[in-house]
Amino acid sequence: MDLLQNKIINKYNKLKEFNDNQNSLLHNLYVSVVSVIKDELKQKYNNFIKTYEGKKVYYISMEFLPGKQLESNLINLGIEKEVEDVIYKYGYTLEDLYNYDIDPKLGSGGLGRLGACFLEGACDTNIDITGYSLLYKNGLFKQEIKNFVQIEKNVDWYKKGNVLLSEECEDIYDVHFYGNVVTNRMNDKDIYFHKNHQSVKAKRCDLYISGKESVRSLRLWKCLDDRNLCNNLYPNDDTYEGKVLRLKQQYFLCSSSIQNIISEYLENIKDIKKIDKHIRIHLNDTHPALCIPEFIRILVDFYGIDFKKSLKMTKNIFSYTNHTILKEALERWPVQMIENLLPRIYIIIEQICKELKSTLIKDNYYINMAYLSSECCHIVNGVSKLHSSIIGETIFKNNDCVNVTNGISFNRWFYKINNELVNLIEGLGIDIKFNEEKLKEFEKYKNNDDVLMKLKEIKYNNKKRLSKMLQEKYGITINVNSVFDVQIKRFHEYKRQLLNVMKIIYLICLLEKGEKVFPQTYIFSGKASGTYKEAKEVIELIVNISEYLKNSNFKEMLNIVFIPDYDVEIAEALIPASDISEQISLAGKEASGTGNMKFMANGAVTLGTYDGANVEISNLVGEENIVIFGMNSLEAASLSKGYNPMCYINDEKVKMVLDRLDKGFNGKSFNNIRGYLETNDRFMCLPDFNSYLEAYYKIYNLYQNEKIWYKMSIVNISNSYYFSSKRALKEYDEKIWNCLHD
Ligand code: 26W
Repeated sequence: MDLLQNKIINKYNKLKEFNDNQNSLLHNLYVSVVSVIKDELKQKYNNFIKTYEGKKVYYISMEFLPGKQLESNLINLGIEKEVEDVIYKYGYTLEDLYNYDIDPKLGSGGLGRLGACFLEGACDTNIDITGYSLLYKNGLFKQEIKNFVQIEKNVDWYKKGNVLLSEECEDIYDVHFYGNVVTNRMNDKDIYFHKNHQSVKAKRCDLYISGKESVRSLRLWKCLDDRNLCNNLYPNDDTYEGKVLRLKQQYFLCSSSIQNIISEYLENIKDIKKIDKHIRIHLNDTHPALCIPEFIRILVDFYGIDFKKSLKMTKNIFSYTNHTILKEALERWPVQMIENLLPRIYIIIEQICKELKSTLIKDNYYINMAYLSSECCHIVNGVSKLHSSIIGETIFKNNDCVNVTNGISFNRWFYKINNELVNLIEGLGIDIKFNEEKLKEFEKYKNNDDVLMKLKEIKYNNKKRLSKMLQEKYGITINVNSVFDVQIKRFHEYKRQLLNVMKIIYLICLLEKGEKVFPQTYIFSGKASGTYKEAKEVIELIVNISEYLKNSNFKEMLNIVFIPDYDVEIAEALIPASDISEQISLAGKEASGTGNMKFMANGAVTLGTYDGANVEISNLVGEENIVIFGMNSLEAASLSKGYNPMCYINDEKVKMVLDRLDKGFNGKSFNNIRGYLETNDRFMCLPDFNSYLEAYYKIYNLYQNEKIWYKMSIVNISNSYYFSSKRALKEYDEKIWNCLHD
């Protein structure tokens, strides 16, 4: 019995003394394993983080979506076998433990998953990066489907998940709200005192993220006093109180993170005036933008550095990534709200506006967080070539704007989830393990019939595994001999799940007329924000069509599945089993997309618009290995100016679909959605509909020829190496942080 196994058993025996009923056996085992792993990771983390040799990078984000960690941790620490042997003695398998593992769902979508992919990827680079976010008690809501509609349920993940975190650290900070500011003039200088404030304590909890080589830390702030403050991720901001709560959360994250960054720096290097030579702080979108005035506040009020110098240092240190150009997602806070909640921060924002002669940060009533960020950071970046050029020409035309195309963690989205594919490629003598650049060499097998047929078999096996999982977990039956056509992402009008559904309705109309279609299974999964009526209606439509088809004569040919409660784990099961990756946003609106990259790496072919990173996928694989349709971003922008959906409703195919919506499915009419399409259609499904249908026929014809299809698949897999988060991090370093160079 080795040391590690002994530790697990000792821990288990101790837990058993307290809680010895049969139900808690697996729980106790899980807690024992996780605690021992935590110690191992902590040690590995301490071995990596030693000095400020290069610069330290701090990545601040309101969201992180790490996914389950246990399996990756065991693989990365190389201790799967040892743990397996211990738990076997108690009658359990690794799979039991992995199923029991907990996913901290501290995010809602692409932004949070990107942060996690960066931390995971960084573990296999020399970049010294630390993540900061909030310890929400309830993470992202659990989605249930009741009576065909989405219901949101809170889940207290922390009750069980606290075991994942290291809370032993002594870092506790005070964060101040409300009160008033008193100014004293001393030695020709204004000195500011924030008085009568309310104070809330933030305690640091660490979640370690591992790679093959090393470990990084995600520091999550736990709120000790105000129970309400960190209860929920993105609390509903329909009301004034809701908005204040969101602003409070943002400042809570910013203030505790900045205090921690500065005190960590001062522990190592004493001279505060040199801090801008040693650290970089990166803002993941504008939610943590208050870090900027907070950093200035501490330099000015605590270290007596004058305002101008502080602002200059801030600019050297900070950088900002924009992730969306949708107007409703560009944050603005009412002046009066900031002034009231954060009086000292407000004074600093005013001083910034004056010093920079900025006319953009503040209009009469609002503080614009995108401009606060862009004007106080030394650089802004977008997340795909197209997105970066759009923001550089529009909202940020006065700023230094660069592009860093997003990336994904291959450890999770390739090596961990597609064993058979990894084995096939390694079996060909290509040493890709943890070296995804080598994937490019796989392309030379694109005309090798044996390899193509092997690829087909792997896809089929992955489909079978998925189908078994869907059957066991949800009682859903799917035809493994059909094409798996998948759209998984947040439900949002601009992502146009509705366009996909219009195509499916069109196919239903053909079937109802007695025509035949190629056997196909449409899989949707994703959540709509609880307050987003239009998005929830599309989910309702999908679930009703799914029920209708299940009870129809067409079910062998056409099947729609909605998998409830989309999360990282579901994505991990679905992506390797997919044939077609639906990426059909209105061109110009999807900043990048990262799901598109995950599908590509696992051999699915993209059916998409010329948007976000689809453009770069297309350039990498060539036009013949992707199916692109619809307006490009210029055409879409120009049409949207005088867009009138009425011009399209008499099109024969559009009309057929609109009428079918009226008639309804499963006993429910969807004339509301018909009305939406006819009078609003905000993201222009109708103008792209015919082009989408043509693209559908094209891609399904390509699928008929399996040699052509799997050749396309190989070209996609082999070129996906470009989308590694390690490549993205290297670019962040070269273009923005310069943490490895000087
Ligand atoms: C509720 C307020 C709010 C507003 C915007 C919360 C979160 C956001 C994010 C900026 C939205 C988001 O996740 N954007 C996505 O970021 C991904 C990572 O860069 C991109 O791949 C997606 O295209 C983009 O939609």
